[in-house]
Amino acid sequence: MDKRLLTIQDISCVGQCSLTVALPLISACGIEAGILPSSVLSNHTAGFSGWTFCDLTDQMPLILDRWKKENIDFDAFYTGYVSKTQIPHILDIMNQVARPGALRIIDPVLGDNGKLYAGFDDEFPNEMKKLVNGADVILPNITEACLLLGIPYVGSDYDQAFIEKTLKELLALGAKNVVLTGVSFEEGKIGVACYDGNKIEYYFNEYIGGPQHGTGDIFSSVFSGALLRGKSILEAAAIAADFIVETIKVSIDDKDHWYGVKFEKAIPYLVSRF
Ligand code: PXL
Repeated sequence: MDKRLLTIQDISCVGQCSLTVALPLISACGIEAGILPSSVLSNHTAGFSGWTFCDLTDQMPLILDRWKKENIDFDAFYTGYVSKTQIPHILDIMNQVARPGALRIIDPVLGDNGKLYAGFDDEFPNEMKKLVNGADVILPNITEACLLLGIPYVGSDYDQAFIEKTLKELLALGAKNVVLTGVSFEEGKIGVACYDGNKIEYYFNEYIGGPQHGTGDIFSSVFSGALLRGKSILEAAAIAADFIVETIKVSIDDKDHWYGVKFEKAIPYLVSRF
C-alpha cells in the first residue's frame, strides 16, 4: 500500500509557510498528504502588522470521528504550528488513526531567534513536551531546543559540547531521534545535528544568508517526505537542507519578497533528488 501522511498545522493563507508549503512539498516528494488545518490565518505572524485568526480546535474531534468511521488511517504524522489546547486532540488522532508502525514526526514550532512566536504564551513549551514525548523524530531549531529544555537562549554563542549535551537532553524528553536545525560552528557554514541515542552526525551547507521565513516548515516538510520515501534520517535531513539552499538562492535577489522563500521555483531540484 502507498504511504499516506497526515500533517497538522495552520493555514497561513499567504506567507509561504505551514500548510501552503507542506502540502506541495510532501506531494513533490511523491507522498500522499492528508491535512488537518489547526487554524486559518490571513497571513503568518512574523513581520506583518496584523492577522486574522480562526481556531479550528473544535473540528479536530469531529474530523477524527469521521475518519474512524471511514477507516482512514496514516503511515506518519507530521505536526507543526498548533496551539496548546490542540495537543490532547493531536495525541488522540495519532493514537486512533495510525497504521501499524506509524511515525510521529514532531516539529515543535514555538519560536525563532530566541523568541516565542506572537500569540504563544510561556507555558506553551511545557505543553509541547507532550508531543515530543513518544515522537520518532523531533525537528527543533536552537530557539525551540532552549525553550523545550527551559534554558536561556544561547544565540550563536555555543560550541560542539553544548550542541551534543542539548541533543542528549532533548532525547531524554522521550523522542527516539533528534534533528537539531540551524547549527553552526564556523562562519559561513550552517547545518543540522542528528542524534539517535547512539551516534551524533552532522550535515553542513554553505551559509548564504538571505530570507529565511518559512524555511523551518520547508525543512520539516521535505524531511518528512524524504523519510517516507525510505531515506535515512541523515539522508532526509541532507535533502531538506540542500533544498533550503536552493530556495534561498532563487529568492535572495528579490528584496521585496521578505515574507518567505520562493520554494516553488526549486521544486524541480527537489524532485530530482528522488
Ligand atoms: O513558520 C512557522 C509559522 C507557522 N505558522 C504561523 C506563523 C509561523 C511563524 O511565524 O506565524 C501562523
